Amino acid sequence: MSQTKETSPPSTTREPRQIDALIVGAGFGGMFMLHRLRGLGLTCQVVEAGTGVGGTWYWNRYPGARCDTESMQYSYSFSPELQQEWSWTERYAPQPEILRYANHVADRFDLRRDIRFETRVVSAHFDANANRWTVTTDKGDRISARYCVMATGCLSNARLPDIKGRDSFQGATYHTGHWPHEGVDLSGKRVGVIGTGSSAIQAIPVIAEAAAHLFVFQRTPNYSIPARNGPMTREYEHTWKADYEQRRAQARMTRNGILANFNDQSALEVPETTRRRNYESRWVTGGTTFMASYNDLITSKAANDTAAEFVREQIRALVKDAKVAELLAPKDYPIGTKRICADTLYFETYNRDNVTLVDLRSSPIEEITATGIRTADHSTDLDAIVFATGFDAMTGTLLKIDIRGRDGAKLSDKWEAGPRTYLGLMCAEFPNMFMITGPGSPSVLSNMMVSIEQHVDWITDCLAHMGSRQMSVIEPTQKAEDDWVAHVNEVASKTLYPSAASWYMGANIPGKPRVFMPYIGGVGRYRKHCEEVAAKGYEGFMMAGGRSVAA
Ligand code: N01
Repeated sequence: MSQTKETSPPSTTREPRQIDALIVGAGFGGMFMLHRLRGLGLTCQVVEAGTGVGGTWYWNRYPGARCDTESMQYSYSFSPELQQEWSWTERYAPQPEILRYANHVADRFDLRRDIRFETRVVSAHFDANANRWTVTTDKGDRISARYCVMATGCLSNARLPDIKGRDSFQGATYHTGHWPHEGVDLSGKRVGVIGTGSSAIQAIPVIAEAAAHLFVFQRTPNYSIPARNGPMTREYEHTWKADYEQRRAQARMTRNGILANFNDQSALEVPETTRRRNYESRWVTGGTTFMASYNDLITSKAANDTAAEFVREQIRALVKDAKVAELLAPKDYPIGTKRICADTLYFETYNRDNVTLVDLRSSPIEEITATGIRTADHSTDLDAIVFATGFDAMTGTLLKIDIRGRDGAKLSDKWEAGPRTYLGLMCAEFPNMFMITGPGSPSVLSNMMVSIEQHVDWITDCLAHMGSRQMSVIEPTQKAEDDWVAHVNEVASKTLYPSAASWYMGANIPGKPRVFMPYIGGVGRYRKHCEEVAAKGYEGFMMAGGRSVAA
């Protein structure tokens, strides 16, 4: 189905290289997209900023980094051979193992020959006369592609907070999302960690083992469930592999793409003793699927309170110093409305003599100095500062690229008041530009592997459909986009999510619009909807075959 005869790849010549599809990012989304589009016979180029594949697992190498979705579920399902052959060593795979897996996939499917590493896309402009995207990179490449697929990841734009004096610190500084590849030796050092999100909660227990003293600078405490990680048993692996196709199919239709023993009962319809037994049993089993204890934890404040209070009780039991325990127990937002965490001995770490919790609520950071961090009432001397301060999530990476659609429309203008998409897959005015796990899709609320595969398959089917009908341009209608945005907001407004100042809401970035960005309607429901859209001839999309698309 190749529509473009590929030209040789000069990088700085005036004539751009002509290909069918340009894919931005070689994480799990970009790699699978490349594999699928090659299967359609398209000429493809992936552009990747890192020196290797793996996306988020390439960049996030901080101590303790691991996936908090179970290994047997956090992997590709598209190749029965791959999923049977690969063996995970732990219940939750550590980052180096996930990166090995990504590299294995790249080798197994011969992906590297179409990936340009150490190169960043800086602009993507749509030419409505040719119906092609012209993409430029920081290496001077100009590439002309019929389709542009943004596989840029949801959490790929690491964020350093604007703290006064940030760059004056004379010791070492690190961001969890940009951890040095050669590793960092923090042994014997006085280390400050700023932040207590998922990354910090994984890193803190490991850093505490090495550091002379660890100071944790906490603004908002987080709910965390013990991961109960451990070695993968051959029996457990076997039960999954013996039934993989069916389990994968079931997971695709769940609320968040994970088989999780979801209890479809209200927390309020069972007696307190039953509820407690359920929470206790899930606490012992471990993992973020604790939120699957009842069906209304994310919609009813009263139901949510029962789970939140249970977790607070566990924190109080785990942390010996009652004052510290109280500081670590979240109270001002519902459990699950900021990303729930899974940990290994996180709360217990605060019982160590070499760990100090610094409460920024009572004494905010005033300045980073040459020698450490000064809060309103204390100065702490440090040898190293670890910023575990998160990401400009979901939109940050896309908006760093100068993306212009029809008539020069800028994506940054279109999304000024928050992201607007149809299905999280495409935007009106931006023909032939697809997003993998874009805002408006379940994305970060789901098992990313499941959502990535669903988007890649949908895009592939869509391009195959277009190819078979001599169509070469696709764009959502404004109405379809408006209706979808309204639906995404309506569904979110029926949950407790908007009540928390989370990165889901853009609340971690000063000035970012407060809009709930992912789609909370559920992975299964969303998948069905996307399938129906396709079955109805790509309802809500305009397609054209010629050189221009009708508005
Ligand atoms: O980032 P975060 P993350 N002064 O934004 C604090 C995924 N993930 O990298 O809450 C002081 O969650 C901030 O405080 P507050 C997962 O989806 C997955 O930890 O804004 N503190 C917060 O505590 C996750 O949700 C895995 O008050 C400041 C922290 O920094 C997402 O990545 C593992 C501050 C940032 O937390 C992001 O997690 C790890 C300031 N100026 C991550 N600015 C898996 O296992 C920010 N903070 C799959």
